[in-house]
Amino acid sequence: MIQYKRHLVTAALPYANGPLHVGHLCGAYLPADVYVRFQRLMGKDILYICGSDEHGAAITMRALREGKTPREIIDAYHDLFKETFRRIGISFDYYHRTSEILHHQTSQDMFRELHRKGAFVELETEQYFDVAAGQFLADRYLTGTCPKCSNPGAYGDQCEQCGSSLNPVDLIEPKSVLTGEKPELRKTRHWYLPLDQHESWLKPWLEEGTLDGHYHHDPAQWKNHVLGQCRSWIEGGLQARAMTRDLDWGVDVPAELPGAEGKKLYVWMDAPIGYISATRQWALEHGKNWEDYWKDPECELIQFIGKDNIVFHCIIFPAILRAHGGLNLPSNVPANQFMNLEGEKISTSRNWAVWVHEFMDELPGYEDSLRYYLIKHMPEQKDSEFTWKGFQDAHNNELVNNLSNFVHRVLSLTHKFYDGRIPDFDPDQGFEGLAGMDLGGFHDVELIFLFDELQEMADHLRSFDFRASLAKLMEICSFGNQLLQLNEPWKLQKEDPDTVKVVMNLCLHYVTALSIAMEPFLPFAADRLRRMLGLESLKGANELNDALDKIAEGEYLLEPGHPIAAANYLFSRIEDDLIQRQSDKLHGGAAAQPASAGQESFNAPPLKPVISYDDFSKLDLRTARITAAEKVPKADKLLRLEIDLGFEKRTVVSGIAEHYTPEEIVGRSVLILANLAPRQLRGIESNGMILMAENGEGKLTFVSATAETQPGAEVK
Ligand code: B3M
Ligand code: ZN
Repeated sequence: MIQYKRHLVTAALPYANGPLHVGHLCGAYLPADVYVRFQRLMGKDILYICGSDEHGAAITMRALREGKTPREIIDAYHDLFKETFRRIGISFDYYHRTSEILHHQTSQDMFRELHRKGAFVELETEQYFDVAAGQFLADRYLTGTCPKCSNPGAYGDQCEQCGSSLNPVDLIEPKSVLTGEKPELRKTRHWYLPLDQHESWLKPWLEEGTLDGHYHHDPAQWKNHVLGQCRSWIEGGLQARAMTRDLDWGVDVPAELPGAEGKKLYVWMDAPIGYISATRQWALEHGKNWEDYWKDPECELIQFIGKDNIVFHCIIFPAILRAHGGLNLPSNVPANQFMNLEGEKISTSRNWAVWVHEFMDELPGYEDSLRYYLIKHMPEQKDSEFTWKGFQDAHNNELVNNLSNFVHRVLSLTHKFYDGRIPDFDPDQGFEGLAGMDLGGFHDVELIFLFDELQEMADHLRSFDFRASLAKLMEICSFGNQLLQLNEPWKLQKEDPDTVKVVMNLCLHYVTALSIAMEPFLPFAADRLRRMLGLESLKGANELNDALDKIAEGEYLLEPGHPIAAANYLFSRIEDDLIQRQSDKLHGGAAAQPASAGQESFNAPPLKPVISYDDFSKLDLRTARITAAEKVPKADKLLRLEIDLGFEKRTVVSGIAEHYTPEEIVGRSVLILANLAPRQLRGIESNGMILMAENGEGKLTFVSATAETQPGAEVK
């Protein structure tokens, strides 16, 4: 084991040629983000970088298809990526792009150095040339049948069906993507990296984790499927691989090299160097030295990728780094497998995907729920599956019923019993022991459980077992709920307030620990919870480590007397209609189409006469939450609702009984007209009106408040 001083975490640079889907997110960016957020909370010096991959045929092909320039394509997607990552809480320290000059210079410098060291061999070979288009057909410009799995749609560089990395000349019946013609072979000269010459060090490095006979990393920490792919590559015999291409989009081969004209760096040479240029750019802007992250052996390099990138990160890029010399190799490449969607492979061309930016547009406030679900089903060892129903269930059953419920119960009881202040109590006082726990005092047993759970969660995170770590987090919530259920402080308070103080302190400690421990997974909700607890937002500065120390030392995480803020729900239920719409959209169903049949026949009622702003400002519109609902006896249409406005509760009678059952709507966020004069309906005083929208068939639906707004917020 090496005690590293610093850690550099990278996530694969996404090709700027199409939006990000959930498969991308849970392949590399999300696991890396969870890992980095966790390590920051443990006080580690850790840097998380990424950037857009803006070269290669992936970009030029897209430009060609859309009749745009490559520059237009990369600018659009680079901006979209940055924004998408920000909105879903991916906390890069730097997000760079490979079209930047610094990246071109860095790649060219590397190329020069490899050239100077004699790391390349120059070879003249025959390559496919499209006569009609007048150009060589590198990589994706060529399709044909995969020699390994017979997929008829394999590309010149890779088969997406079996994941094999290919050489263009390996393809059976190659065809030009530009013209559909059968290309002819022509001579061209390129610089090759003789991977076969690297086998002698690559093998012990991968198999034993040694480099030049010294310990480098623990191969037992690497995933089996990652090592398996590397092994089969090496066993298949490593070959020289061209590091340049005949293309007009990319990083120029340094002009001083004879024969450089018209040649660009192979995208898989320049893209991984993007990790270095991103680090350099970050260092420049933050007064740091990039070499501390790439040349100092006390800095650890961890590279998160998807399984289709394994050979590039475990064989080719290491060979480039090693040929250059003096640069760190990764200590781990925790690649994930793929996530499928509702039983089929995610496919961009068939639009069979859940696009991350669309998810956030259409389900605002559910970013953490998506993170939660994707971590829960992360394809860590084998392919996994996204289903909309599964997403809804995970959210409702785990985030709402378990986490949110626990937090809300604890905080609202704190308000009820102690006026919103952490109760004082003597942790060392002897007491009979709490129901559901072994006998013992506050610190002897109960907090040790919390400590152990957090340590186990941390261990799972350190070994990239994200699913298991998330399960640990949720165990803490389950246990907290159980503690409340078994001790029933709401009943016990009258006869034994001292024991209730112990129970409540314990639960408040759980909630406080959760507000830190959940941050890697659920950063937005963690922040909401910190505010409810009257605590500062986390800065990623050793807070989890501090909390663990405090628990171990028997110190309070929350001082007695500390005031908490209003108790709110961290999450609200996701209703069926929301999920149905997404599912319909995926299947190209009616509800998703802007001008679907149902909507075309909808005659919107005419607009009402114009009113002044003053008229509008008389309406007091608020967000609120339905906390209870029941049928009004002998009234088919009416439901009696208990509404929580945050600062007060009230009863509203609503004419929606034909559209919703009481069970369906408890927990829902709604908008209400709060200053409507009270009315008597069937002997019940109704205070306010829930806002509803009516569709063409007369069905009423809620006008939802997003999960992000707190009850009582003014709508204006
Ligand atoms: N852009 C491939 C991909 O997005 C590629 C990764 C580069 S990492 C240096 O799957
Ligand atoms: Zn194949």
